[in-house]
Amino acid sequence: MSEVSSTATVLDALVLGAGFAGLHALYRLRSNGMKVLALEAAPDVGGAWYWNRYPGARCDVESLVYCYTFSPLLDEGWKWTERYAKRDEIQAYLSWVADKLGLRRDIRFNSRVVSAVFDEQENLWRFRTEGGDTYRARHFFSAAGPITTPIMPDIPGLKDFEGQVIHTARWPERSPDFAGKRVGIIGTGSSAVQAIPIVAEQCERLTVFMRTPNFYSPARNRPLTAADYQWWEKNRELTRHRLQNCLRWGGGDIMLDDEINDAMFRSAREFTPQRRREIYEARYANGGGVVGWAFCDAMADPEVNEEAADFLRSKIRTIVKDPRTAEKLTPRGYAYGTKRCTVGTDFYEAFNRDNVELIDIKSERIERFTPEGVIVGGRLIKLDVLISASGFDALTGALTSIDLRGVGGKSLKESWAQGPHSHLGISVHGFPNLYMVGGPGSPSVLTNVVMTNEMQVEWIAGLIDHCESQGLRRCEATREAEEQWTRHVNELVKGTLWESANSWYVGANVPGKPRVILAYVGGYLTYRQRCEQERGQGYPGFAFS
Ligand code: N01
Repeated sequence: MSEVSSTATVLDALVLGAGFAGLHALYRLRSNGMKVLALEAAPDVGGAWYWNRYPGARCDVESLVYCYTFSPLLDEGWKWTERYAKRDEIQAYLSWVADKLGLRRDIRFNSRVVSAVFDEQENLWRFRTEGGDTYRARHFFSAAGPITTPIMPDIPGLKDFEGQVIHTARWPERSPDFAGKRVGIIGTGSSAVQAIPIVAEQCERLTVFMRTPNFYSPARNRPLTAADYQWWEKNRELTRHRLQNCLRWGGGDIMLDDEINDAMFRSAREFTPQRRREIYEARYANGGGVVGWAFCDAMADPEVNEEAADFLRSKIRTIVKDPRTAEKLTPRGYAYGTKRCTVGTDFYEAFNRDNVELIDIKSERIERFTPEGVIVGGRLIKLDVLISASGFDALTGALTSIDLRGVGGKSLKESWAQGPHSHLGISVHGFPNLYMVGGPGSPSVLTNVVMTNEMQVEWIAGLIDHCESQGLRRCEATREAEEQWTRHVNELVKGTLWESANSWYVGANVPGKPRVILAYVGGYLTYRQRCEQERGQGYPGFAFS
C-alpha cells in the first residue's frame, strides 16, 4: 500500500471533491495559509459536471448567476455564450477557475475516498482512497455534492443484456455513436428530458420507459448577446443582491419583467384569475423551470398548486400530436414541485417523431431484460443501447457510500439509518471536524446551488478560522443543537405539500431509504440568516475543545 506524503504531513484540512464547492473551499482555506489538499475521484475538476456528459446536458439556472461570486478575479475574463450553459461550457469554466486560481497543484485526481475515520487520540481524520493512498487531516471538508451517487434500476435480467448500458451520470468520454442503433432510455427526470430529444435525432429508434410523468417547461435557451452583457453590467450587483435576499428564487429567469418576478413574493390570491393566467403565460414564454413557483404559496396552498399544475398540463396537448401519448405524458396525482420540475428544449416535440415510442411502465410493466432487449407487456423490444437516466442516491449517498466513522467508530451510514440528522446541514454530532456543503438539512438543492455552496463554504471556513485562531482542536454540533435543527427541518414540511412528496427529495427513489425530507424547505434567506445568527452568537450550537 502506498503511503502518500500524508503519513509525514498532517494536513490542516482535506477537501472531498473538486466541483463547484470543493474548488472554492480549497481556495478559501489555502488563502488562510492552511495546508490543504482536495481529493477528487474523477481525472479532472468539475464534480457532478465532470460526470454528467450525456447528450444535451446543461444547467437550468441562467449561466450569468450559475457561477462564482467570491472573487472579483472571476468576474473578469469569462463570458458565457448561452443563457443556459451546456455541460461542456460549465466544465470549461471550472477548469478555467482551477487554472486561474492555481488550484490544480493541490488536487489529487483519480482519488476516490473509500474510508474516512476519526482518530480520537490525535483529533484528526484518516483517509484511504480506492487506490490505497492514505492521508491525515485535522479538518474534513466534504464538498462531495448532493446529487453525485448514481443508482441503477433493479430490473430482472439487466445483467444478461448484451447491449451497452450507460448511466447518464457515468457517460463515457467518447460518446457512443447512436446512428442505426435501437436505444432505450429509462426515466423522464431532468437528465432524460435533456437527453431524449438529442438521442432521438441521432438513433434509429428510441424507446422511452417512463414510470412517472414529470412537470416540464421549455428552457427557451438562446445565445447571450452584447445587449445581454450590457444589461448584466448594469444589473449584476442588483441581481446578486436580490438572489441573496430571496427565499426561493434560484435565478432561472433573471431577466424576467419585474412585475412578474415580484408576484413570486405574493400570494396567488392577491391576483385575479385572469392576471394569474397572464403571469403563468409570461413565465412560460420566458422559459425556465419555475413557471409553477409564480406565487409564494405554490407549495402551501393546494388550490394554487393545482392551478399551476393545470396550466402546465394544458401545454402538453398543444405540442404532442398524438392524444394518447399526450395523456400518458400528463403528470397527475401529485403536487407540482414535489418532484423536481424538468426543463428542456423540444422534449415534448420529440414524441411527435416517428422513431420515438413512449412506454408507460406503470400500465405496461417491464418484465425482464434478455440478452437482446427488454420484455414489456409480453413484447420483446430489441435494443442495442440502454441509457439509464434513473437518478441518484441524493444528498446522503455521497457520504454514506464511504466507510465514514466518527467518535467510538460509529459509522455515519448507521447513524443516519433512520434519516439524516445534522446541525444546519453542516455538522453531525459524533463526527468532529467534519463539515458538509450541500448536505441533508441544508437548502442547497432547492436553491441556486452555486450560491448556497458559496455561502456554506464561507461560513464553514469562518468556523474553521475560529477554531484555528482559538487553538481549538475539536469542533462538532452539540446533540441538542442537532436535535433542534433536525426537528425544525422536519416540522417545516408539516401541513405543506412537501408532506405528500414521493421523489428523491424524500429518499423515495432508493429502496430502503428512510422517507424524510432531505432538504431544508425554509428557503435560502432564512437559512443564511440562521447561519449568520449562529456565527454572531459565537457558535452556541457547537461544542469545542
Ligand atoms: O434523476 P431523477 P435525474 N424503473 O431522479 C426513473 C439534477 N439535474 O438524473 O419518477 C423505471 O430526477 C424515475 O421514475 P420515477 C436535478 O436536481 C439537473 O433525471 O421515480 N424508472 C425518473 O423518471 C434532478 O432532479 C439538471 O417514477 C425508474 C428517473 O428515472 C436531479 O439532478 C439536469 C426507475 C430519475 O429521475 C436528478 O435528475 C439533470 C426504475 N427502477 C439533473 N428508477 C439541470 O440543471 C428510476 N426511474 C437541468
